[in-house]
Amino acid sequence: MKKTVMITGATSGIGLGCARKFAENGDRLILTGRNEEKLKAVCEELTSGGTEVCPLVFDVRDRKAATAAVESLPSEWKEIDVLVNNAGLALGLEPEYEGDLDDWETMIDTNIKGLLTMTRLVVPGMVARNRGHVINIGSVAGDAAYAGGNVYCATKSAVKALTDGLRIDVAESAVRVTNLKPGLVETNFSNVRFHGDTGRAKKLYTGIDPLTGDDIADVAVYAANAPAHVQIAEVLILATHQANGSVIVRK
Ligand code: NDP
Ligand code: 8X3
Repeated sequence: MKKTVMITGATSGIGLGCARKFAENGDRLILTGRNEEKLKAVCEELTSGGTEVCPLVFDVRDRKAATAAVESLPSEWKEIDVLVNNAGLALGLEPEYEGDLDDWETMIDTNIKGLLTMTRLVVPGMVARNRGHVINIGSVAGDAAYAGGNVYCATKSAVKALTDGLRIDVAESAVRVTNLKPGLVETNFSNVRFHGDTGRAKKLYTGIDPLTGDDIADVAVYAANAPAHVQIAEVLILATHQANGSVIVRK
């Protein structure tokens, strides 16, 4: 059955991979992003391939804008079957006693509060319809801290706790809740983390075959299409030669 899938942060990396893979799966998409131009380009690409797309431009940190955007959905788009809470970022890799407080605030506001805002806006409809699926993009970083990961790791631990909490709170209903925990995925993530130092970002992916946004999207599409009685609660997806958030063997 064709599903209505909302993906936050669909303009790059894992979110873009999810947009393309859910489109290939024949679903209709509500794509969100804060960069109107980038979002328009993604929507044009997918529309030209025959996918029905509804774009929403807002920053997930802006609760009022997020609320207005979701409320503005035309009636035929209001019944969201799958919410992929993907928008997120890491900023910096400094020791916890030297980190930048503004960077910390941005990560907490985006990765935790933004995800919560979207959950609060979309999940009541799922519960009322007794149908739906929330797929949160957590991280291996949420399993254990690594050097310099401190606040980013804490936000992804929070994603794990919030995903588990939501799964408990909707267990009366048929709504399913999944935490996807990627390891090393080559996207714009490290450019953002290192504030545009592309050389430093590139180094992270040398000597190893990193995951791609599409690899994570494949798992998201699988989870969303599992039989109704199957709830994929959590999946850790690592690159080969990566053992956890700290151990990566480069050759
Ligand atoms: P990218 O930087 O490639 O993509 C991040 C996406 O999130 C972009 O579309 C970005 O928009 C959007 N975004 C960021 N902040 C906001 C905001 N405040 N409001 C709306 N959209 C926002 O990185 P990834 O694809 O790698 O990251 C996606 C998710 O995957 C994140 O939650 C990240 O923590 C997680 N993750 C990434 C891993 C990796 O190794 N890459 C591993 C594990 C988890 P814009 O382009 O406008 O900034
Ligand atoms: C992103 C993966 O290991 O860089 O969540 O934190 S890692």
